[in-house]
Amino acid sequence: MSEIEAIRAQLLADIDAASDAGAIEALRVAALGKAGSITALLKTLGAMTPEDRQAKGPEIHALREAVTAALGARKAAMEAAALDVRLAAETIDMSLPTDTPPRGSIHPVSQVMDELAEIFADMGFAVATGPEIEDDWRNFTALNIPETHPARAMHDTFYFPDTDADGRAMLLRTHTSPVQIRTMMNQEPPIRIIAPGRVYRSDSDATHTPMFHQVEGLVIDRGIHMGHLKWTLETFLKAYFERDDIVLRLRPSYFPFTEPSAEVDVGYKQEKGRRIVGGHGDDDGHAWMELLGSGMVNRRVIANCGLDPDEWQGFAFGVGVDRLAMLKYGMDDLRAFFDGDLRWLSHYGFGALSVPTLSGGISA
Ligand code: 2NM
Repeated sequence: MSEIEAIRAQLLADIDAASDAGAIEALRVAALGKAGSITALLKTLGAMTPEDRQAKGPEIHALREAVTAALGARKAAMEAAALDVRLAAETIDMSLPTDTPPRGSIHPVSQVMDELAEIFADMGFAVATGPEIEDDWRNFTALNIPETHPARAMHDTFYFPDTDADGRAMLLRTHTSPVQIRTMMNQEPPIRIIAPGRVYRSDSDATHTPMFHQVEGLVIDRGIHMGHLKWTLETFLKAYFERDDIVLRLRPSYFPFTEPSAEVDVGYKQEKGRRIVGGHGDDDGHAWMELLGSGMVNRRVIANCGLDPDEWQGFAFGVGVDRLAMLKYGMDDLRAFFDGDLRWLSHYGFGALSVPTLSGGISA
């Protein structure tokens, strides 16, 4: 065996036997490094006669290529084996239950908002949203709420210290009505929307929190009257409370943004020993519970939004989402809604998969 063949046999055997990347690197240095055995062989070419060089050159270069290829192949094989080991170790059986199941639940307010969107979508209403920071024109002026109205007083409204670029006072919206104003100004009638969301009033006790949730509805079309309003609210309340024996009572009221205005009471038969939160009973065991505000949109509001009130009429209503949730799911303290207490949340919260649908049952 020639010297070259001996070196090749030894190196290939060593490479084959190398057990890790460090051993491979050591072999590479020993063969191909500055003082390596193949490097030394290559250096001998310079001193050879041209004949010897022609004979030995290809042999030495072939040796270098063979060893380089063997080193690469062994390294690749090792990396593939290491990856296989890692993949085997990191295998997850997705069918097994986890040790620590995910915690958390859908907040009743979110659940009720989803229920409302589902119910009103079925009646052709879209969901509209808008910013919680508003200007006093959209929150008050456009809605025909005069400067002197108590709702504008500092103790009800959270104002920001600075005005916007147009000199309008900035505030946290006190109702979602500015969303209706934005919709009327940006969209051609007919309009059918609900506007659910957070609203803010400087008020705090067992039944009032400085932030609460409201849903307001707006319909603008030709020839809209209070019959449409009553049917819509009746259909909504029957779907929401999932019972057909709901009766409504519209009581005359006053809001600057509606004319006429009506407060909507829900009638229910009072069961013995069971009182629905906020209900007021009468002698026959019947009770009326005040639930919504509503009315025909004031023609001044319609005109403020750039629409012709002789052509377009509409109705609007507003109701507290938190209150709706309390009535349906039996909570009695509003403040607990926003405490973030895990025991309350896991008791009253909903599973991520209990998505309300009309077909599957609203609160299924
Ligand atoms: C309520 C009660 C009555 C209402 C009015 C409007 C608008 F923008 F169309 F004028 N939006 N919402 C309204 C009417 C809200 O909440 C108790």
